[in-house]
Amino acid sequence: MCGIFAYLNHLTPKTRKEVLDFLVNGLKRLEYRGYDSAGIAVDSADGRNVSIIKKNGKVQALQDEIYSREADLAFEATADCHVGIAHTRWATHGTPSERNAHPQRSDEDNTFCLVHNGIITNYKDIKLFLTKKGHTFESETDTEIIAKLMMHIYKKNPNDTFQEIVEQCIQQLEGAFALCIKSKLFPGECVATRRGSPLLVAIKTKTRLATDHIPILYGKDLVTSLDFRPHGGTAAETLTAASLMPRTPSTAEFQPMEEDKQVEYFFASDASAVIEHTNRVIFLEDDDVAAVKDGTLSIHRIRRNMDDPHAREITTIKMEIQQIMKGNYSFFMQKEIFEQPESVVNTMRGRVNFDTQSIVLGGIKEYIPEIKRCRRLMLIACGTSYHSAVATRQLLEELTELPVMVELASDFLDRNTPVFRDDVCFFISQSGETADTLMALRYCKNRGALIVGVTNTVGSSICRESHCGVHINAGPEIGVASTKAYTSQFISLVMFGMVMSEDRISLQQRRRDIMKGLQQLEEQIKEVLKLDSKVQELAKDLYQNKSLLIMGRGYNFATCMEGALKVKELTYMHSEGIMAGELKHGPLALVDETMPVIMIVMRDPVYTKCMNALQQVTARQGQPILICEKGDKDTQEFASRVLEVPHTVDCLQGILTVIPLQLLSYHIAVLKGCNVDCPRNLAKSVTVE
Ligand code: G6Q
Ligand code: GLU
Repeated sequence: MCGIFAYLNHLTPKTRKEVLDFLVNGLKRLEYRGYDSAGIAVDSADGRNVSIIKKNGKVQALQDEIYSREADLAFEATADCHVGIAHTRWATHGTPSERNAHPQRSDEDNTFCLVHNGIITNYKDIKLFLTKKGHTFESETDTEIIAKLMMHIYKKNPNDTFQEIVEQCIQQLEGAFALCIKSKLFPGECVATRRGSPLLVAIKTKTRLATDHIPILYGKDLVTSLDFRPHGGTAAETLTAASLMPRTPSTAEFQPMEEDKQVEYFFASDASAVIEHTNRVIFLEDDDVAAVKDGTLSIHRIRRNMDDPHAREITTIKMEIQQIMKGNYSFFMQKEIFEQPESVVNTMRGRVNFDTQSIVLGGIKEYIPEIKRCRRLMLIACGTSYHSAVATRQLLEELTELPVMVELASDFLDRNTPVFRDDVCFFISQSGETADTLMALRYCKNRGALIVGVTNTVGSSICRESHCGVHINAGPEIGVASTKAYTSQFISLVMFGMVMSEDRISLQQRRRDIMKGLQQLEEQIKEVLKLDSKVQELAKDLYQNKSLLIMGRGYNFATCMEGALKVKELTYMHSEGIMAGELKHGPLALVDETMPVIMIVMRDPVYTKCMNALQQVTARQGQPILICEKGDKDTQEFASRVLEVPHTVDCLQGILTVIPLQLLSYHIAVLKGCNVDCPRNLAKSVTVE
């Protein structure tokens, strides 16, 4: 997915250099989300036109280009009112290139310029229609049709407002979008809208905000309809001008305090890009159209259903700027691995009471009776988040005594899996925006299931579309490879299991053991992190290998899959998580003295079976590297190298055993010169299916 950032200053004098720096720095905060090219659109130096600057590659390349044009961009000129939009792209339609980079435009005069996150699924029909109307296209993107459609609608309705043009345009779009639009026809105005991709508006004023919400303006259904389906080879147009219900002005709009009209607005894909400027944020909902005109922000929706919301809240976000900075670590991922003693505590903070041995999850508390009556639990996610579900499935079956299905969101949808009203479906997602997971959520919601979101991002789509949920409170995770979110998701699901079993007499001792394990986690994770230099030495022996097998079973099978995923996505080396019980059914053929194998053997119910697998490997001249319990000498005689982790209750072992694998993948990536925080081909949140 991409990063969207826009900045509007109203009666707030800023030099053009300040504006340009705001835009570029905003993109840099979002670069982790997905990037192959970047661009900006600002007023031209003469104020009458719009300048677009785009570059393939990293945001730094764009910044260098901007600074190379200091003269014609008139850096020192000052503007009281200005709109700038900016974008980092993760291509879905059209190769990464300057011409496919955003902003995309309506025509050579840059009349409408916009940045887009998402996919327009009906863009070909619209492109054919617009081509028939004489529009010519310069990019391969789906995005470009949006700008040209706006131009088309404007020409048909020259008296419509900017916001009305945008409303009519998005009515014709199918698929997902977050958009920020600027137009030379509407200087000082910016319109932003979303459907299926995240977008927020942040407000900065010198005076205290007079309100903590913005009522929503409603207009009736638009009567605009563009028929894009070709009739007999030619697209027929039945455009009829929309006449919107007159707006009720002012009361439904945000206006800065009378005595101080100075205001600045920021539009962004997520809060990390705005937090250094302001903490007052409005998370837009699908089909909201946010428009700023003459310094006034209004939020519009096209149609009125009885259950439509009446307002959008201005949220005060708590994220601190240093939380999104690397600190004294070399990479965000490294920082986030070492943050885990703190992040696991934050996940439990305010929820787990070790004195009273009780757990309260405020976000799902009122739904627990309903969940206890359900027929089954379904845990649905992608990638690392899916692994956190695999890691806790056995415990949830034990503590809830319910059937627990664990599903990859993409496969779950492919199968049209039967879902019923008495199902409870958990959607686990760090970003809360993963398209596959979000689509699966809507699939289940439409079938009447109870939806529980487990996310790490306040205001995310999954968070807002769930009936209830648990925020994992891991703090911002910037590194594309998920680490602390995994362990926090793991613990959040364990806490859910504990809540579900609090009145089970037969499980009280088990629960006490788990509570003790949770209480020890912070110190035990710190102890495991002390293995860092030993893991770094191990990485030196492994980084030139072509493949790495990771074996385990029971509570540590998920650890093997997660470890293998980390190795793949960070080091581009092949790696495979293997269920140790399956070894003799095929994978054992891979084992010889040259194949590196990591085996997880912990003192738990499957210890003996893991020992058998260990011996099968050594019998084939394998040289297993062991992750085992501290002091376990029985296993170590079979190992070429040993990484010892402290003992904990079996169901929490996966929190500790995954950390050496996180460290190993990090060190191998560094040794191979890979981009640790932004691995090739990957994005932090995959908002396209
Ligand atoms: C793992 C990656 C990736 C991620 C999935 C799901 O290191 O970050 O596998 O876990 O793309 O992302 P969400 O958790 O944001 O839904
Ligand atoms: N689909 C658009 C494109 O390929 C936007 C992709 C993105 O979200 O960055 O340009």
